[in-house]
Amino acid sequence: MGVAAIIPCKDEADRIAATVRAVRGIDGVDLVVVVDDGSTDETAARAHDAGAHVVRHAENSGKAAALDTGVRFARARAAGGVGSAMAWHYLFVDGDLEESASAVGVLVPPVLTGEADMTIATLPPQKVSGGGHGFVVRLARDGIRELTGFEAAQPLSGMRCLSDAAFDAASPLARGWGVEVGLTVDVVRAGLTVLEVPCELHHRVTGSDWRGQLHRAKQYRDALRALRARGLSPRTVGRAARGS
Ligand SMILES: Nc1nc2c(ncn2[C@@H]2O[C@H](COP(=O)(O)OP(=O)(O)O)[C@@H](O)[C@H]2O)c(=O)[nH]1
Ligand SMILES: [Mg+2]
Repeated sequence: MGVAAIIPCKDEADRIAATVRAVRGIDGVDLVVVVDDGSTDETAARAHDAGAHVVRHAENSGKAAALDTGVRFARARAAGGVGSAMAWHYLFVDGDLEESASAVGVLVPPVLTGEADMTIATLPPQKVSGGGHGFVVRLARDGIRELTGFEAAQPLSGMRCLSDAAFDAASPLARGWGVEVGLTVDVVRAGLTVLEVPCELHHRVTGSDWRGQLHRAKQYRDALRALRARGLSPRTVGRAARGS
């Protein structure tokens, strides 16, 4: 079993090289794939120079599509030669973690040993506190609980390690920013084991400026779409929207 790290990103030129170097240094990681989702900056070149395989989307297609592209790239390489019988475990890592990305290594052993089919990183309080995306977190947590009984401390965390079987259980992935809640719901529903693991990670905290608000609005839209498609009750939607 190999571990393929997949890093979906857009416009992360300032951070991607440090993230790639950190991920390449993680024990057991055999392949590092950066999926550049239509960046307008130097993300792809910096990722390449830092030693990652780089796949580019000519057009921005969203986080789920980028993860899917990364997994397909890894599978094609496994089939094509280097250890052709090799199946992958996938390590999903955001591009904005820089040096702290090395901490996601702790997500791998529970999946390698079979203790878990998917591990999810929980982050410590961040150095700069964000502009409060509490309502998206609440919707995601309440939705996951209603649909599966699983209690997610950080339901939107994107840093995950999962087996090939767990990836298949969640395919096709919920679109865009709905990918994390979709993964958790689908993997638990498939009877597989999900485990949250504390990780010493630091990322760019989304602020409360218009960009931050727009990011949250899209997260909310996509998470809601993913949860509705999986049978979420209107009552939970209403509760999350009211904040009660
Ligand atoms: N594929 C893809 N990834 C994106 C896009 N926008 C941001 N990302 C990446 O998704 C990850 C999480 O985004 P980020 O802005 O850090 O969101 P946050 O961590 O939820 O505040 C980072 O690696 C970003 O580079 C996008 O449009 N498409
Ligand atoms: Mg981030």
